Formats: sequence, structure tokens, C-alpha cells
Amino acid sequence: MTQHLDLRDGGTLDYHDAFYAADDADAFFARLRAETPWRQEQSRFGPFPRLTAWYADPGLTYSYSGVTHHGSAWTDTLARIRRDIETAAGTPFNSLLLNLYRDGHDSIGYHADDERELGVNPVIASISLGAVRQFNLKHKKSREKLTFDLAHGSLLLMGGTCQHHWIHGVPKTKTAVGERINLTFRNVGERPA
Ligand SMILES: O=C(O)CCC(=O)C(=O)O
Ligand SMILES: [Mn+2]
Repeated sequence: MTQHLDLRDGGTLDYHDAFYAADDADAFFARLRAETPWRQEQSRFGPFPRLTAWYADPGLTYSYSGVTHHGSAWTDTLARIRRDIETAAGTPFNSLLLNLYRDGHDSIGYHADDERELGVNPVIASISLGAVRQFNLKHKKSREKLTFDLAHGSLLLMGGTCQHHWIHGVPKTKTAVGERINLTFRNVGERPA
């Protein structure tokens, strides 16, 4: 099932709940869980409540929540996923942030992917593997809220003005949940002077 939503003020969402079939999604989860160099990043507020990793084409650096990342080189698994997503989204991606949510205590707070090096109306492509977690979007002014349960093997594309007018996050949950891996593909341009 794929779902297209036009959001208030020009944002778009495209959600493919079974972008990958369960056996492919299972294999990707197992490989990425094992082969990713997961790191515990710190921001000025303390440790991130999740583990992260960053991959990118050579020469790119990316600042995220006050942390400057130097990307690792693409693995075969990640290169394959990137190709699939570029085809689905019709746009190239040169960098990838991975998040590992170890259990319901892990989360990402409301934010927009609006760093200047992502450009004006970035397309952000997000793959979910493993435990189903809630993904919330909130309009900055009207506070309108949307919630998705992001399925194992799903793809969510955020486009248009989504990052200007909406913030998004994955809240903590008291429900017992297993591990979830999220892959967020972005296209990082030159950092404006
Ligand atoms: O885990 C998710 O679904 C969202 C991750 C995210 O928003 C980010 O890394 O910027
Ligand atoms: Mn984000």
C-alpha cells in the first residue's frame, strides 16, 4: 500500500508500507545491526537517546545537532538500498544517517531536517527496519498533528516544504518494543559561505 498526503503549506508525504518484503527487510536488519559502526554521540544536552552512524560520498561532512560527522564509505548493503530509494524517489542521495533505537527508552525529539546544507526543500527518504515505532509530525504554527506507525520494511518520503512548516520525531514508549533501525537518506550540498 502506498499513501500520498499533501500537507498544510506545501509539504508532501509518501508512505510505502511494504517497500521491502519481510524477508528482505529481515536480512537488511540483521546485516545492518551487525555491520554498522554504531556510535554513542553526545550533544550539549548529554548522550543522544539512540545510537547513530553516518555514511556519505567522499569529501562530505555534515553537522547534526552540533556534531560534525565524517562519513564512512558505503557498504554493499547500503549501496543497494540507496539505489532502490533513488529509483523510488527519483532524486539522488549522497549521505545517510542511521539510527538504532535499542528499546522504548530510545527516541528522537521533535525537529526539522532543515540544516542549510540540505538546501531549500529537501527530499528526505526514511527506511524503517525492525520494531514498529510511532512517527509524529507536528505543524509548527497550527500544531496540527499526524501519526504514522512506521512498518518493518517501509519507506517514508518527506518532500516539498515539509521541513519548513513541520517538525517530526519518534517518541519514547512504555510498551515493550524490540530494536528498530532507521535509515535517513539526505542530499547534502555545499555548505553556504
Ligand atoms: O527514526 C526515524 O524515523 C526518524 C529519524 C530522524 O528524523 C532523523 O534522523 O532526522
Ligand atoms: Mn529527522
